[in-house]
Amino acid sequence: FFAVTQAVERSYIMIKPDGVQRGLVGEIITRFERKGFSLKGLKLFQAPKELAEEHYSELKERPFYPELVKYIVSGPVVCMVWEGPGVIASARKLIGATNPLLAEPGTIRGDFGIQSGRNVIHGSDSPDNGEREIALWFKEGELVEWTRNRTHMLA
Ligand code: RTP
Ligand code: MG
Repeated sequence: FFAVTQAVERSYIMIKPDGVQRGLVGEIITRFERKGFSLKGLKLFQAPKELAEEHYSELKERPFYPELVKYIVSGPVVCMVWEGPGVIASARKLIGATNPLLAEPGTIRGDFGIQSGRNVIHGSDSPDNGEREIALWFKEGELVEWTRNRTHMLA
């Protein structure tokens, strides 16, 4: 028996418009699935500007904020909730550094991106922000309660 010591968390993961346009949806979902995390919510969605602004409100003083908001509403995104032990930090490792040129090969941004302004995917940076973002992007009733059977992962 192996006791998981990491707290079970939820992360808001979003495939940005460039990731959807480039046909990376299946590839990205595969990476989270095979890592062992559980999908609790999933939808294709055209974000309104106000939602993109609220999502990145912590960055509103940054010079790239208007461009960032335009980018996020430039086409449909795939909104996801992934759950599991330590998923917040682990997802950010799977995703890689903000600037895809600095992201390690093997990470999503390292494998598929070139520019920070088109970096394919978003992942929550803390458990609190994860819950804040999930509440922002999903309505009551859109998330599904189910348990992924881990019998074949953990001894
Ligand atoms: P995200 O929130 O999208 O997962 O990205 P992150 O944590 O790695 O980076 P963050 O600092 O939260 O920035 C949010 C997004 O803003 C765009 N950005 N552009 N041009 C720039 O220097 C620049 N810096 C950030 C990126 O799309 C980044 O993911
Ligand atoms: Mg961030």
